[in-house]
Amino acid sequence: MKDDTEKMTDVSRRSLLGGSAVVAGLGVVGGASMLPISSAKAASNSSEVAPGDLDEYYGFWSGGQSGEVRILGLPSMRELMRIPVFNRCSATGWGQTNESRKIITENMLPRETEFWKDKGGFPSNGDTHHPHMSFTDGKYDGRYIWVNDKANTRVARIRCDIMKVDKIISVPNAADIHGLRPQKFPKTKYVFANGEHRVPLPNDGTVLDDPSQYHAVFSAIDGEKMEVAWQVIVDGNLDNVDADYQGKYAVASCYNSEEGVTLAEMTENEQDWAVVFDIAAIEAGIAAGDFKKYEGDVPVLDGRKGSRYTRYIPISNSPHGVNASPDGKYMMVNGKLSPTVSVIEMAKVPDLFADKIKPRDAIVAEPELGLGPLHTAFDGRGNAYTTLFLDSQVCKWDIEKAVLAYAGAKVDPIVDKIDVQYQPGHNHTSMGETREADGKWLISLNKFSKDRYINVGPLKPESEQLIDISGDKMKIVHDGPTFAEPHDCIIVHRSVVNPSQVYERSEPTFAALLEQAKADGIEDMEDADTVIRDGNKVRVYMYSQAPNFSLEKFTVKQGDEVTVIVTNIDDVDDLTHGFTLSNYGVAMEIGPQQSASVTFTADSPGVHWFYCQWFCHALHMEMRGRMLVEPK
Ligand code: RUQ
Ligand code: CUA
Repeated sequence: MKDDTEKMTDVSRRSLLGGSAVVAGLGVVGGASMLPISSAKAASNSSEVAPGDLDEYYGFWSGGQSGEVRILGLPSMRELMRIPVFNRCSATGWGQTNESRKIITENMLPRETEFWKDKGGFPSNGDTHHPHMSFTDGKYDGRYIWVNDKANTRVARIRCDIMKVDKIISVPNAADIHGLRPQKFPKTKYVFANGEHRVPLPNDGTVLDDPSQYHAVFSAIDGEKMEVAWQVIVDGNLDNVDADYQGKYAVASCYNSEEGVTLAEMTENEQDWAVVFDIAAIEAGIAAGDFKKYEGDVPVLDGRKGSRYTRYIPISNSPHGVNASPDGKYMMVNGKLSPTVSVIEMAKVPDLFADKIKPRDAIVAEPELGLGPLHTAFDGRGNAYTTLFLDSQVCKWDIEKAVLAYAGAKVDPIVDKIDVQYQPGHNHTSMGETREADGKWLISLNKFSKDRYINVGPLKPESEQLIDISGDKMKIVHDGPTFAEPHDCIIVHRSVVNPSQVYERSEPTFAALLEQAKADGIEDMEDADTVIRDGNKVRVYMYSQAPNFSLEKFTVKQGDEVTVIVTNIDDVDDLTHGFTLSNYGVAMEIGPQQSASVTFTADSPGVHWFYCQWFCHALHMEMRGRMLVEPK
């Protein structure tokens, strides 16, 4: 089904290069939020999205060790956009523009600022694992996506209106943030983040071989303020985490109950555990002053065994993924080294904290599914889908049957198994981590593609497969290669997400720039064609309007610290300009109505061309100017 708004989007896109003013008005009309959902498509569950048609879902993919987040359209599996997060991006200038550098560095810990000061100012790599959207009442609300950086112990927030990062924070005391989930109810307040590795607390270089001084730290980040609200130290290493549907508890998987530091030590015990955190008890503990402070101004509570803030549920050797079922009843803890998934009934958790039941009594099912269960997804019809890493399969199983079988009934919970290529890690269903799990699509993110694609050299792509789960049997309908490493993803109905077409001039991420311009006597950036000299600091203001920069040339002196501020005054959607300064390593994106800036030292004399590197007009190649650097 193709509706009128889709056609309008088509029209504006096609007429864009002509630059017609009429089209500019239409441009802002197109937008996913305004599109009625096609029910015809839903019934057939076809993965085909014909050329010109729009996808029904947004997929937000973590980019693993590439440090980014990607947006896909589903079910077509077309990659729509990449959002630079912890990486440096050549195309957009992320990590180079003053505005992005501020976001990246403003919440670094003092020791990090010190450490990075002669190394470019901040780390330019990251390892994104778990992208998750903000919730209201157990449903996605389309505001934010948070994602972890395991490599440098950070958490970033993406604003879904502009699909750019607006905050990055470093987490003190913890080491290497891995599992990450937002609270689902009533509205995301905390984003839970697991410090995976155990480190001495404080980690000041005085302790190496005394494991009793090593701790893994669980953090609750205030997702609105982007500040660490509190932390809890636990026994064992923290792996994955999920939040319940009541806003009361979080459950994390822990491996290495041995608290070893070598592989042999870490996998010695038959049993590890899941840790349950009682959020109200933790908040009461903070109010009562039952905490210590180490690095940062963060209350750190002791949640080790015997604490009133936590309960430890024994789970077979090295559990991994943790997933709440969409009805809010269960928390699945995936076995990894055990062939089982342990099912915690959340209604039993209050009794667990009241010590009315033993920890293992909170487990109401433990189906044996196959080798290497890592993560579980849901269809909202009572079925769970678990990836089996070693078997290279996805197993579909019936949750209530698993509960009956655990109680002794002679029923087999396994409904279906399907081979995937190969070794799946995460999987995810459409809307599957919300109350609105719709049971249409399942993605299997496979760690190896092996012989699936033509050989591209020693480094192979990974592979992802789209599986139709609308029927009894799972059916693979698409597979494709992916570059480093789509670790995890979420699949969000397009009705939830409503990105802007152009920037607001009041956009906070460049508000400081507009203040500076005012101080420099420029009231309206739309008139900017000014060079301000302030000692050896030079601020060059210009605007861009296809196919021109407002300054065709400017002159600075060798050694000047030059800041170029470009405002894109075009307000047609999809009319991004760029500013690339040749032989200075400078390039940035300037979206419609955006202001962006970059600072460099003009130490190379001569004429340097600057040009627009985002295709914007038939005369895009001509959109350029010169910077003259006069020798000292
Ligand atoms: S964990 S492959 Cu980094 Cu998401 Cu399970
Ligand atoms: Cu402006 Cu290309």
